[in-house]
Amino acid sequence: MPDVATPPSVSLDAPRLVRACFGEVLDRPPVWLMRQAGRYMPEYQAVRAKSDFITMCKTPDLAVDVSLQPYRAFGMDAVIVFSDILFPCEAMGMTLQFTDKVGPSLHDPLRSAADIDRLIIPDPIEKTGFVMDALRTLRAELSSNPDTALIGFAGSPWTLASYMIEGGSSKMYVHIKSLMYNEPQLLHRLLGKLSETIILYLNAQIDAGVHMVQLFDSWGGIVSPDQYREFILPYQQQVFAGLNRTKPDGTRVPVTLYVNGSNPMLELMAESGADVLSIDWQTPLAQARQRIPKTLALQGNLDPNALFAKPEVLGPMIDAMLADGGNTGYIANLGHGVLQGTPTEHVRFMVQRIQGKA
Ligand code: 1CP
Repeated sequence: MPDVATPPSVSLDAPRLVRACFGEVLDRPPVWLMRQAGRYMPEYQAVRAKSDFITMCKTPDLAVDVSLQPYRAFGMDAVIVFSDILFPCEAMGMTLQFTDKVGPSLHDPLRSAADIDRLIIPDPIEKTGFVMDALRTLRAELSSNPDTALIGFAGSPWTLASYMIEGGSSKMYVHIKSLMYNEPQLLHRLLGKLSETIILYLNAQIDAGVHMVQLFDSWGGIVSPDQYREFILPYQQQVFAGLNRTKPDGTRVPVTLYVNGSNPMLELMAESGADVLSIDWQTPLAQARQRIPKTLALQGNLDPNALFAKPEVLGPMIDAMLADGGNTGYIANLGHGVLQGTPTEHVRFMVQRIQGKA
C-alpha cells in the first residue's frame, strides 16, 4: 500500500526540467527557449511556405513536426507544443485571423457587456482538441528520451483580454485601459470567464501528458503594481489554484509564470502560486533571487537581442547568466521569445554552452 500521508516527491526519473522546477541540485541547468520554433529556422519556413500559420497549428502532424524542429536541430531539454495563446479566444466565440503584415487579429473586438456575455466557456477537447492531439503524439515521440520535457501553455486572462478587447496587437492599450478605468466590473467579468476557460484548457493539456505548463502574461507589465494586484494577480491565482498539479499517480506538474516587463511586479508574481517565475532580461537573476527568496525556481533571462551578438560577446553573457542562475532551482532561457532573423548558429551555441558542449 502506498503511504498516502507522504507528500508526492519529484521522481528521480522526471525530466531535468521538472527536477529543476522543484529545486533539485543538478549538474547543469536545463535549457529551452521561449518561441524556440519559428521563422528564424529554415525548417520552419519550409513548412510555412506550404501552409498558413493557423493551419499549421490546427493540423497535429504539422504542429508536431514544427514543435520538434528546434529540439532536433539544437537539442534543447524541452519541447513546447507549437500553438498560439489565441486559440482559446477563438473557442470562446471570436474569429481569429493571422496575416503576415498585421500578425494575429480577433475580429469584432469586445466593447460591451453583451459582447462579453455572448462568449462561451468552451470544452477544450471539442474546440481545441488539435492541441491535445499534438501533445499526445509529442509525448509518445519523446518517450525514448525521458530526460526531455514536454511543455504546454496558455495566455493569462489579462493578456488574452487585451487581445480580445484591442482586436490584436496594440502599442497604446487604449481600449483595455478605458474599460479598466470606466467599467472595471465588466473587465472583471471577462477576466473571470477567461480564468475558467484557461483552467479547463490547461487541465486538458495536463491530461494529454505535458510535464510543465507555462502561463504567458506578455502584457502583464503595462499596468501599475496596484492595477496588477486588482486585475491580474487574482486571476493568475485562480488559474493556478484550479490546475491539477498532482496527477493521480503522484507525478507533479510544475507551473511557470512569465510576465513581460515584470520588474515592478516581482513580489506580486511570487504571490501567484506559480512554482517557477520566468524573468525578463531587465531584472538581474541575482536581484530576483534576493527579492523573491521563497520562489522555488527562476527561469530566464538572456536578452533575445543578445543572440544577434558575435560569439565573443554572446559567450560571456551566457556565462554570466549561468553563474547568476546556478545549478539549483534554475532553468536557462531567454527573457522573452526568440526574434525573427536570429542566427541559428547562435541558438545552437547558446544551447551547447549551457549544456557544457561549447
Ligand atoms: O509564421 C509566423 O509568422 C507565425 C508567428 C507565430 C509563431 C511562431 C505566432 C503568431 N505564434 C507563434 C507560436 C507561438 N506563440 C508559440 C510556440 C511555441 C514556441 O516555440 O515557443 C508560443 C508559446 C506563442 C505564444 C504567444 N502568442 C504569445 C506569448 C508569448 C510571447 O511571445 O509574448 C503571444 C503574445 C502570442 C500572440 C502572437 N501570435 C503570433 C504572433 C506574431 C504573436 C505576437 C503578436 C504581438 O506582438 O502582439
